[in-house]
Amino acid sequence: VSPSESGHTAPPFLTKNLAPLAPPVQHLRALILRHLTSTLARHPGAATPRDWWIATALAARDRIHERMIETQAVHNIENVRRVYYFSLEYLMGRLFESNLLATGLTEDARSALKSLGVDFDAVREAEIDMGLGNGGLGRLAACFLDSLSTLDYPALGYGIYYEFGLFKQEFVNGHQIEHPDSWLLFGDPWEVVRADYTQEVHLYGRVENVFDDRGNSRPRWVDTQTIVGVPHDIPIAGYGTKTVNLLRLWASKASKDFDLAAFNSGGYVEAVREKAVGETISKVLYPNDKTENGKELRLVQQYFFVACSLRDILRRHFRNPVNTWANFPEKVAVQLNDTHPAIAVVESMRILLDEHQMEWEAAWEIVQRTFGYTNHTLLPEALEKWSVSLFERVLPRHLQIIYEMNSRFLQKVQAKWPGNVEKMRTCSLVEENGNKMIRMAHLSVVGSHAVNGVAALHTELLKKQLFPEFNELFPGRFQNKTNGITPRRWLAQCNPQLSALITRTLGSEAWVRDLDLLRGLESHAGDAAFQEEFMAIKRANKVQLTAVIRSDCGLEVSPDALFDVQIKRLHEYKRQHLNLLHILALYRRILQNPSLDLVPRVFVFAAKAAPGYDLAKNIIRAINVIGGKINSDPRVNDRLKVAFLPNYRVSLAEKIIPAADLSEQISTAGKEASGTGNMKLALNGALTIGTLDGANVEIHEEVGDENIFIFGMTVVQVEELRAAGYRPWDVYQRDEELRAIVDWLGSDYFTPGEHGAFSILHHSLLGGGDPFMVLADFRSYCDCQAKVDRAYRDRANWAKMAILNTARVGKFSSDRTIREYAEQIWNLKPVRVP
Ligand code: T68
Repeated sequence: VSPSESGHTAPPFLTKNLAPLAPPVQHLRALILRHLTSTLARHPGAATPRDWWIATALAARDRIHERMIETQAVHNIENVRRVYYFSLEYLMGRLFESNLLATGLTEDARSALKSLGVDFDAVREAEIDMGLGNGGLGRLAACFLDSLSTLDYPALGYGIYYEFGLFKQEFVNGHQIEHPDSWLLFGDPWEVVRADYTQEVHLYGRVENVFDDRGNSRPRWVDTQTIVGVPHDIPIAGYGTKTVNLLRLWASKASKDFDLAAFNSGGYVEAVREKAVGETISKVLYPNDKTENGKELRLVQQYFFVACSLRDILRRHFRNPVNTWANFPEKVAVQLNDTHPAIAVVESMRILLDEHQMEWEAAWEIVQRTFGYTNHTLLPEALEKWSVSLFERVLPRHLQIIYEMNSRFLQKVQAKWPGNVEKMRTCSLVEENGNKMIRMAHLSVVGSHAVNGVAALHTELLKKQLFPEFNELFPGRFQNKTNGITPRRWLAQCNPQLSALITRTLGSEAWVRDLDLLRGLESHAGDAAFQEEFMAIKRANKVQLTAVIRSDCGLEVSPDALFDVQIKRLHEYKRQHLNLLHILALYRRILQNPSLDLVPRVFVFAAKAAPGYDLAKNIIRAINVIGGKINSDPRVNDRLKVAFLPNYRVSLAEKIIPAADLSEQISTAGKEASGTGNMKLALNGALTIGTLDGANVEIHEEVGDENIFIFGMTVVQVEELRAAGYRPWDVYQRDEELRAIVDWLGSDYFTPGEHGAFSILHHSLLGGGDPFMVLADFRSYCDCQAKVDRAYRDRANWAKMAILNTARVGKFSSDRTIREYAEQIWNLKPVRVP
C-alpha cells in the first residue's frame, strides 16, 4: 500500500515541497504530519519540539497499537497463562526512544524529522519522564515489563495512574525544594483510556451477619463507600518481536451513586466535594522510598488498585466460557512487588469466601497457588505494618479474614514448636506490643507459594535474619532472583556510540536480546586500538555530560578528569556522607599540601531525599555547600569539582551513566538489598568502588577481583562490631585526619554566619552513634580511593578493566532475571505472536 492509498497521508499543502525519501521514511513522515495537523491542529511552521514529539509518538503508536491488538487477540484466543505484576510504582522514564527502538523506527523517525528540519534530540527532550516511582523498586518494575514483552511472556502490569509522580527537585541555597510533578500537563500520547473496563471498589462501612434459609450466618460488608477505577493502558512493546503487553494503571473517580446520594439530599456543593475526595486516591505518589508512615490514604491507594486489578483479572478469566475456578490458578500468576500490594491476598480470599461462597480450604489453595512475593529490603523501618484500628475502619471485613488466616497459621506454628509462645509471638501476622499492628511481610509470606529476595546475599539474610521461622515452616518457599536491568534502555538506547562499537566488534546486534554475548568483547580488552575506541567513546559521553553540568549546575568541568559518580536515592545506609567525608579529606590535603599530586576528579551526585527525611536533606545541603566552596577555591586549581545535579530521574540517569568512570556503591554491608544502578554503571564501563553488599557481591564474582575496588567491612564484620559495641567516638579519636574533617564539618567554616548548618549530619556521625558505621569504614574507603587514583593513571590498564566490566556483566540483564521468575516461580511459557 502506498502512503497515498493507506489513508495516512498528510494534507497536500504540507507535503508538496518536501524532498522525496525512501518509501518507509516518507510514509512515516506523512503519518507524523497527519497527526500534527489532524490531532494537534498545528501548522508545521508553528510546531514546537513538543508538538513534534507528540505527533511522532502518535505515529509510532499506530504501529504499536496494531501489534498490541494482535498480541491480545493471540493471548485471548489461546487462553494463555499470564503473569500479573502488581506494583504501586513504575518508574518508566521517557517512552519515545524506547518505543521507537522496539518498533525499529528510530532511524526512520530521525530521517523523517530531519527532512522536516526538526532536530531529533530536541524532540526527545520534550517528553516529560513518566516518574511514577521512587527508586530501584519502581525502576525494576519498568525493566521487568520490557523484558516480559521482549521475551514474549504474556503479562500485564497493574498499578496506579498517579496524577503527580515523584516530586521535582530544585536547589535553593543548597537546600532541596520540592515541586509537584505535573507530568500530564501536555497529555500522554502513549495511553489509551479504557472506560468500558471501569471497576467499582468498596471502602469503609461495617460487617454485619446475615442468615440464610438454613439459619447459617454469613458476614456481609455493608454501608460502604464506592470508588470507581478507570483503566489507563500504556502499551509495552517488546524489542525485536511483535509482542506488546499492557501496563494498566487505575485512575480513581467518585462513583455515580456516591454523587446521587448527596444530590438527592439537596447538597450540590457537598456532592461535588465528595467527588473530589474520590479523585484524591490516585492524585499523588507517596515520596518515601523506605519508611512507612501509616497514612490512611496510602492504605486506601493500595486497596484501590489491588481490588480493581483483581476484578479485572476475574473479568478476563470468566469472559472465556471454558474457564472456571478450577483452572484459575493454571491461568493466573500474580507477583507482589514488595508488600505494598499484599492486601491482594486478603481481597482474593474475600471474593472467594463472600462473593462465591467457597469453603476456606478451597479458597486458600487457589490464593496460595496464585501469589508470589518479592522482598526488597531488610531495613526494619521499611517493613510495612498497618494499625489494626485503621484496618478496622477502612477494611473491616479484611481484618476479620486476616484474623482467621492468623489463627489457622498459628496452629501450624503451634504444631511445629509445641508450647513455644515466643515463636507464636514472633511469627504472628499481628504484632501485639502496645498498638496492635498487621505485619504485611508475614501476611505476604504466608499467602504466597514463593518468596524471593533480589540478590544472593539478600536472600541469604532474608532466610537467616528476617524470616528464619518461616523458612523452617515452609522449606523451599524462599528463593533468590538476582535483579537485572534492561540492556535496551541501559545500553542500546542511552549509549548509542558504545552500542555501535559493540555491534561492529561482535558482528551483530544479537547482544541486545542476549547480553551474555558481550563476553565476546573480552578478547579485545587488551587490544590497544580497541581500548582507544572504547575510551574515546567514554570521553565523548563525558563531554556531553559536561554540557548538562554546565546548564544544570552552572559549573565548568573538564572531560579529562575522573568522573566519580554516586546516583541513587539519598539515604543514610547508602552513605553519600561517606563520599563527602572523602571529598573533605582530599580538600584538606590540598590545603595542607598545595602541590599535592591528585588525578583531577569530578564528583557527580544526583539524589532525591524524601521530603520529611531531615538528615537526608541535611546531607544534600552539605554536599552542595561544601562542593560550592571547593569548586570556587582557586587553591584547588580544578583538581576537585563537585557537581550535584538536581532532579535525578530516569532521563538524567541515561545521560550520567554512559559518562561515568567510577561507580560509588558504598552502602553499609547487609543494608542494600541488591542495587541496580551498580549494574547499569558497570555495563557502561564504569569501575565499581563498593562494599560487599547486595548485588556488588555478584558483580565482583563476574568481573573478577582485579576489575573492581572492594573495601570496607563485610556483613559478618558489621555484625561482630555491632555485637562488640560500636563506638564511633573511638574511631574518631584514633584517626587524626578523620577527627579534623568531622570537626570541620561540625564548625560553621562552610556556612559563615549560619551556625550549626550541618548539625543533624554531624550529630548522626558522633552523638547519634553512627548507625551505618560511616566512620568505621572511612579509612578503608580512603585507602581504596587512593588505589583508584593510582589505577586511573595507567590509561591502558584502566581501559582494559572498563572493557572487562562491560564484557562480563551480561548476567545482570533483566531478561535473565525474568526467565528465572518465569521458570521457577510463575511456570510461564513464552507465546510467539506471528
Ligand atoms: C530497592 N527498594 C532496594 N524501595 O533498596 C534496592 N520502598 O536495593 C533494590 O535494588 C531495588 O529495590 C530493586 O529490588 C526500593 O527502591 C522503594 O522504592 C520503596 C518505595 C515505597 C516504599 C518502600
